[in-house]
Amino acid sequence: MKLFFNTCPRDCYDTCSIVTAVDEGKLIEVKANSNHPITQGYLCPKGQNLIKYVYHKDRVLYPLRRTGSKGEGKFKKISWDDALNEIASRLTKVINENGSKTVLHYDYGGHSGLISLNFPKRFFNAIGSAETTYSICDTAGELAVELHYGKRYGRKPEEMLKSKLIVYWGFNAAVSNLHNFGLAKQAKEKGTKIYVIDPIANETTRLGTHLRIRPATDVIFAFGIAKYLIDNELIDSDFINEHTHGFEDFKGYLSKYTTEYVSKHTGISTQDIKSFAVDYAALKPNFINIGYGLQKQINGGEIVRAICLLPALIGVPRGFYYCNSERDFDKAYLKATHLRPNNPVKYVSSQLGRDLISKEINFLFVYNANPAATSPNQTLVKKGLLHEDLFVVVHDLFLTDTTLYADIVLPAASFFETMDINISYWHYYLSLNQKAIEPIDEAKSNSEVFRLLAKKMGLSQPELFEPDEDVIKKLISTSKTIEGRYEDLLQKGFLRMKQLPLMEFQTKSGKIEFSSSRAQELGLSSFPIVLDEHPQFPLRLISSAHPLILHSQYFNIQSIKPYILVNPTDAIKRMIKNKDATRIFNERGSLVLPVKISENVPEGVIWTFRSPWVSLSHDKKNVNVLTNDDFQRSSYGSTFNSTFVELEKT
Ligand SMILES: Nc1nc2c(c(=O)[nH]1)N[C@H]1C(S)=C(S)[C@@H](COP(=O)(O)OP(=O)(O)OC[C@H]3O[C@@H](n4cnc5c(=O)[nH]c(N)nc54)[C@H](O)[C@@H]3O)O[C@H]1N2
Ligand SMILES: Nc1nc2c(c(=O)[nH]1)N[C@H]1C(S)=C(S)[C@@H](COP(=O)(O)OP(=O)(O)OC[C@H]3O[C@@H](n4cnc5c(=O)[nH]c(N)nc54)[C@H](O)[C@@H]3O)O[C@H]1N2
Ligand code: SF4
Ligand SMILES: [Mo]
Repeated sequence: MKLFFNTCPRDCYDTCSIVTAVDEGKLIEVKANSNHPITQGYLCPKGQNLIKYVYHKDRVLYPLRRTGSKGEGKFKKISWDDALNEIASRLTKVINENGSKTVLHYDYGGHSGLISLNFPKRFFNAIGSAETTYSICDTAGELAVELHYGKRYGRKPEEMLKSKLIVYWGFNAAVSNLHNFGLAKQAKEKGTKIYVIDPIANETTRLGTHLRIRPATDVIFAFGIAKYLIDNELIDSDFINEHTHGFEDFKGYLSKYTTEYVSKHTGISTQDIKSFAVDYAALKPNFINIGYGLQKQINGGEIVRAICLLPALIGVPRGFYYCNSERDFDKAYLKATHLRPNNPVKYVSSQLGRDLISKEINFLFVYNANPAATSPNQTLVKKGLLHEDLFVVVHDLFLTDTTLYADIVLPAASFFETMDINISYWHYYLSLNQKAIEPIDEAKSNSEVFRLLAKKMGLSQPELFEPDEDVIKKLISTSKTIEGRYEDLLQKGFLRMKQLPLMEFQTKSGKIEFSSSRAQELGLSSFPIVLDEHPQFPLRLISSAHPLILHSQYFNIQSIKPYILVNPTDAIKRMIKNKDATRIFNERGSLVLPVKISENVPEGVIWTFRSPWVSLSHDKKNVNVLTNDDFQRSSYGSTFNSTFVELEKT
């Protein structure tokens, strides 16, 4: 038996370190690394299912070619050579006839290893294809923090245990970031106070004091807290004078946000507003975990802007966690951006459907993503994927909803079958993923696919053929913040990375800017603002994470049934009873799901988890037939939670 270090590479905050036992070339045991300071010896339920996932009977293990009509999902097995020849000749034809800007690669974080995520981009850079804005998830919040702080990094997880107060703001850590929740539970046992600001009651809100905010009113709440702190002299004036810019103007800007006004708009009582403000100022050190669900709405970026300014008032530098993904790896080398002959044409991630229908895209290469299940406005996405002039290649481990629209499906290797390194967007440990087993049957890793394809295309730049291990060694040796060398990583399975200084602010003024000069340059308001939504339907639909699946991943190997949560008052109004099959509809489409009547959602809000497999759902749809494909103007950020619907009993 041999032991290997692996890393769960899902698009998940935790980036867990794993120790894998292999016997006669087969995975025997997959366990959390108990030496890893954040993984702390336990995996989430998804991580506990990884052996089942790797050896699942439904894995795609050979290249497939479409035999039926598009979307039908009928394929026949072909050889890798035939598959690559066909892809290369189609690609060459499309580029020669219509230009490389009509080739689009749609990819996201299915495998977030540095190699698996980025090496394929060397190929697309070399051919000069179009790309997406990569804004389906957290970009609105990233820009938000950057506008006021320069870079977006915040506090690291270890500091939770030293905090007197932890706030979760639109962040369901019990489901989406289990080790964060674990740290909060440990902190609470030592006396740390916890607040959770969320319209919905869930396992995270039960850990602390739940402030049940009306959705999308968080800018107003944050401003109310800011004004209360200022008016009651609960601020740190020395810190403000020395390290911030634009305070006096900000103070004036807040004048209308009295506790009464804020309570009226947010639904939080004046007493709760005051108690939160008093605790926030008194219980230091503290920090706010700002969630991603919160910022996937029309107001999302503005909300994160308003929240991230609060710590500056009480003198806690970068007293938040939002996204710690900025690391000093040579990204240009990793993606070989110098190979690009042009500036890429960019398509907004959340508008894939619209773009496939109306824009000139003739070749789509999907890997690390399942947009037919996860993209908003699903009906348009499916329609776009059916486009006659479009050739679609999908590289995946399973016959996902997106593969059903593929002309060619390529079998992907699981992360146990390939080498990689991972960084987290939360904690600061670089983590090794060794090749523990050989690829099963004909499965191939992302980087291998693009090395082979580059060869078939007759490309000759050496960067396109560099072996994974060489890239990894070079990335590590050129990074200045990794505490250790490649050899140490092989020994330990993980290495700590240095965080940038919390007191460094990379803004024009070198200070935290209440009034953002970068926002002004971008034509945005220098202070956060409240943006209006224009709902045509009465109920807001919030969709967030489910503990057993990761977006659409693992849905096919679990048996979970979608449902919607509806508040009793909304149910009575529509004469809907518990378990009734209910049609949920809006201007984009409709979906039938059983109802669970529950006080966990407030009046005016319904909730469901995202994103079940469409092909395994009874009416071949999921929540994304309803979701909003509009984007936030400042950042291209998605707006899933600015979705409004009506319900009726079927
Ligand atoms: N198990 C599991 N874990 C995951 C994922 C998964 O699919 N499954 N996905 C991963 C990825 S890619 C992401 S982006 C993260 C997302 O994980 P989180 O950052 O936790 O985000 P969500 O789960 O989308 O939503 C979190 C909370 O935001 C609340 N919320 C929605 N609108 C508002 C609002 O206007 N105001 C306030 N205050 N709260 C609001 C929702 O009610 C919800 O409880 O999770 C990661 N982790
Ligand atoms: N309704 C609703 N929808 C949402 C959201 C929401 O809040 N509400 N949130 C959005 C967010 S935050 C995100 S991040 C997106 C995520 O959207 P996607 O990135 O599309 O999410 P996944 O379902 O994780 O799809 C990843 C795919 O990659 C495949 N994969 C895994 N490993 C590998 C590999 O090594 N190689 C290759 N080639 N493929 C691999 C998996 O099998 C899976 O099919 O979803 C968005 N969708
Ligand atoms: S999905 Fe997230 S929490 Fe679960 S094992 Fe993977 S990295 Fe860890
Ligand atoms: Mo995400």
